[in-house]
Amino acid sequence: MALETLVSKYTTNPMFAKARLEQYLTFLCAGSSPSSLSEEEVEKNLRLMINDRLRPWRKRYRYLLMVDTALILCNEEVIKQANKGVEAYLSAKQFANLVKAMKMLFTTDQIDAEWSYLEPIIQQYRTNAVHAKLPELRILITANMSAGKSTLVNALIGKPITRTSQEACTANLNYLYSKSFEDGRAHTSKSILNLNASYDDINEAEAAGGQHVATYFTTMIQTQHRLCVIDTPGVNSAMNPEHTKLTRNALVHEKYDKLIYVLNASQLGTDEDMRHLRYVANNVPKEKTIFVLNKLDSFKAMEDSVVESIMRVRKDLQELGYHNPNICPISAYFSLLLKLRQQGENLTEDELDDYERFEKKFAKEEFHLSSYYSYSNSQDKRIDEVPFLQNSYRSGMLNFEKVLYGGVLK
Ligand SMILES: Nc1nc2c(ncn2[C@@H]2O[C@H](COP(=O)(O)OP(=O)(O)OP(=O)(O)O)[C@@H](O)[C@H]2O)c(=O)[nH]1
Ligand SMILES: [Mg+2]
Repeated sequence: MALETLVSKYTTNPMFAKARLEQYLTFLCAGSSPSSLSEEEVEKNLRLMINDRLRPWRKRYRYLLMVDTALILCNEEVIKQANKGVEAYLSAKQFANLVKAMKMLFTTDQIDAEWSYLEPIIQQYRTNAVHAKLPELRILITANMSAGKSTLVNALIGKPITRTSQEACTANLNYLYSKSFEDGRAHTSKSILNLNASYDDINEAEAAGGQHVATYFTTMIQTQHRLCVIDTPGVNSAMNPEHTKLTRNALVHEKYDKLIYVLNASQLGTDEDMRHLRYVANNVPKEKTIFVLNKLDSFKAMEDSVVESIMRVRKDLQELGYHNPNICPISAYFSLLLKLRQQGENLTEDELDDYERFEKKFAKEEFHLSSYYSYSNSQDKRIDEVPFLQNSYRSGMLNFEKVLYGGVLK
């Protein structure tokens, strides 16, 4: 209640604050709100909460309360105002101490032993503050139907956030934002902000008209950006003219730094694909576009050739005016399975079968997909030593992340 009183009074972002308070209610009070109290009662309880003279050990609450308030307010100036707001409840010395503790939010100094119980939440605040100041990198993904866009997005994130299926699936634009650390939660914002979204909630909201989701991205590369990945509906003008219109509109009007164009390696050069490629070539600056050659796990060693497919795509793209196209071979599906396993997620029986099959298949040199990128990995000794990195090198994801994020291994 004290938190609710303080946050509501000082927040400059009421929608976010309300959703955060609901989260706290769920955690602290099993969802029941004390809002039926009168204003006087609230004031009395607030005073008790902040300064309970009878039980001195409770003074920790005061600090915890103010750091929680800070986490919700997320703004240095506003946090300072809220601190000032509790001055009247405290002695000069108590207030000076509180100010001293709260200053730790805004520095990188080591936290004194006396405040060690505040450390985890102060670190949360600091991590969020650093993240919020990073420049944003916006990545739009486009392709024909079922090329594997959503699977690729999930593989970048490291968990199944957007819907994937063999039938036309993504029906709206989905904005996926990276959070500063893994807290095991996905947040969605449609008309209301849901900070505890389940995968079902996400899917429902997506089906109902696209949405914004915030979640932690598990990357192998140190990114120097906040990320926003935009998943779009697959283009097929005959089957889904609405989807095509929506995606073309996004290609022209959406704000993005990089475009990923996903090609299905097992179905190259279809009329539909050539039509969409031509549209992209004519409407998107060429240097923004990265081509992904996906589903290479379906190649058979004796019948198909990764090298030949890359050469064929290069030739098609050169004819469209891309002089030196950036072509990234990958298996989005294997990459996703790898990250899931790495994080200790349980794979289904089918996924486990696929995983084991891929692990064997990608051991062959032809399937070391990262070796087709123009990056040297000779500095990264760990790739040969850590099985997850070695497999991610083979699935293509490791060097694909380098292409996208431009950093070094974590
Ligand atoms: N074998 C294999 N299958 C893949 C890969 N990537 C995606 N798929 C499968 O291809 C099908 C379509 O994948 P999605 O990720 O839904 O494709 P999409 O491009 O988002 O589809 P739309 O949104 O409908 O256009 C699903 O059954 C995926 O499991 C891959 O790398 N390898
Ligand atoms: Mg999709």
